[in-house]
Amino acid sequence: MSVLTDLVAALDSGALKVVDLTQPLGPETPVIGLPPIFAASPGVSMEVISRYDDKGPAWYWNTITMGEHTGTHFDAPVHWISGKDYPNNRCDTIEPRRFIGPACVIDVTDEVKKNEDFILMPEHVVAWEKAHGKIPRGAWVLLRTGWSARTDPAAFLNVKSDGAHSPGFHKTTSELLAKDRDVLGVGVETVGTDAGQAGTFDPPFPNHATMHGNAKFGLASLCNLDQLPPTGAIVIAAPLKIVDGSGSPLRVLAIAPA
Ligand code: 23J
Ligand code: MN
Repeated sequence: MSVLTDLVAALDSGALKVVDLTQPLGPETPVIGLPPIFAASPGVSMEVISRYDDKGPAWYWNTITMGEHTGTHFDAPVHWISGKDYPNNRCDTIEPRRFIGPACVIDVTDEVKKNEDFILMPEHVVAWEKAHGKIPRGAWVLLRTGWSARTDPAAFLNVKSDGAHSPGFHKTTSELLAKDRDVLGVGVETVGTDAGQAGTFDPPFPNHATMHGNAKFGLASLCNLDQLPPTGAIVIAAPLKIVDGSGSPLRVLAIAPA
C-alpha cells in the first residue's frame, strides 16, 4: 500500500501542499444576523480558566462559548427541517468517509464583483463542467466568490436596510448538485450557504432546504479558495463529534498540487 507513503513523501517534497480553508475563530468572528423575530446565535466568547497563575500554576486553558454555526463551520443535514429524519444526519453519527472528497472549485469572483447578489444557476455549473469535466459523485463543490477578502465584519455581512446582500445558489442549482451530481455538499466563502437575500426566496433558504433535504452538507465562511485549482485537490472537513450536533466549527483542510 504505497498511496499513503507516497502522499506523505509528496507533502515532504513540496509536490503537494496543504491549504487551510479556515478563518480564524475568536470574539471578532462575524456571525449571521437573522430577522429579530428569530433567536440569535451567539458569537465566540472566551474566558481564561488559568494561565500559569494561582488557578493553575503550570498550565493555560480557556472556556469557550459559541453557537454551533460560528465562523468556518459545517452544516449537518439535521440542521434543517428537510433533513431532520435521515439516519446518520448529525455531527456524531455521520459516516466519517463522507468528510473527505475531491474539490470542484467554481470561480465566480468576477460576477460577484459586478453583482453582490449573484446567484449560481445550473447553466454556470454546466459551463464549468464543459471546461473542467463532470462533477464526480461525492465531491465538495466550493463556490469561489472572493468574499473572504472582506476582512471588515460589516463588509463581510453586508447588511443593508433590506437585509444582507451576498452571493449564493439558485434552488435548481442546489437540486442539480444534490440529486443529480450526488455531491457531499457545497462550501462557500460567505457567512452561510444561502445568499444574503435568501430568506425572501421561495422556499426560504433554498440551498439549506435542498442540500439538507437530500442529506448533503454545508461549509460556510471558507477562505483561501483562490489557492485551489478548479479540480485536482481534495478537501477534508470533519466536524466536532458533538452529540446530536446540528453543525460545528471545524478546521477545513485541502491537499492540492503545489
Ligand atoms: C439558520 C437560518 C438561516 C441560515 C442559517 C442558519 C445559516 O446560514 C447557517 O449557519 O446554517 S442562512
Ligand atoms: Mn450553518
